[in-house]
Amino acid sequence: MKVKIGTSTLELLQGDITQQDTEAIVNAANRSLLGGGGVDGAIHRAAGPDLLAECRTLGGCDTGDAVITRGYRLKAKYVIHTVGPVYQRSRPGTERLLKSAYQRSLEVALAKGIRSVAFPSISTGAYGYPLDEAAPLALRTIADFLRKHPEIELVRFVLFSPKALRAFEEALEKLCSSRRRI
Ligand code: AR6
Repeated sequence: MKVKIGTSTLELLQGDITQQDTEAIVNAANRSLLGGGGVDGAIHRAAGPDLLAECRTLGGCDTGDAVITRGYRLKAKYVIHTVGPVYQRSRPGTERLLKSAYQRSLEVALAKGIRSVAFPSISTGAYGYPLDEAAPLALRTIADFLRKHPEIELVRFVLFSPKALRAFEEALEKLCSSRRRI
């Protein structure tokens, strides 16, 4: 599924983020930036050990913030590492931090002049954020950002499972029908 947000494209597909040829891919990391399971483990395996070596020099990353490294053996030139929140029901801070993880990732991309970015669904694996809450928030945040910053030409969500793809497709359909001009 693909929609236009102003002049930019927002795309959803099922797949493996380590295989993407966007200029940057986003990693759902933890505050240490020293690797982990899930998408973080897959990105480190695909990029090779130089990625961990660069991450060690960064001194970690706060929840809701993002930092950038090179992509090493990946097709993507850069990896933007962001840290989403661990899900806590009914905590407004949790929503704010997930939104911030997406926004800060795009701000870091913008500062480097990056025009295409692939995202995984941040916080919806080990960190337990329900897909039906995370997907609308993620898409709204990205759409608002793209409307203000057409310099980013493509944002692609790479969803690992059919279930995640479905949740994002449903949320994007709702978002599009709730706005005359998305
Ligand atoms: N490509 C795209 N998406 C993937 C891939 C992949 N190769 N592999 C998994 N996913 P998670 P979190 C999906 O747990 O919830 C790590 O250990 C997965 O299905 O990777 O933000 C970090 O070091 C899920 O929908 O990230 C942290 O400690 C989504 O990516 C912690 O997990 C996110 O799941 C971060 O937890």
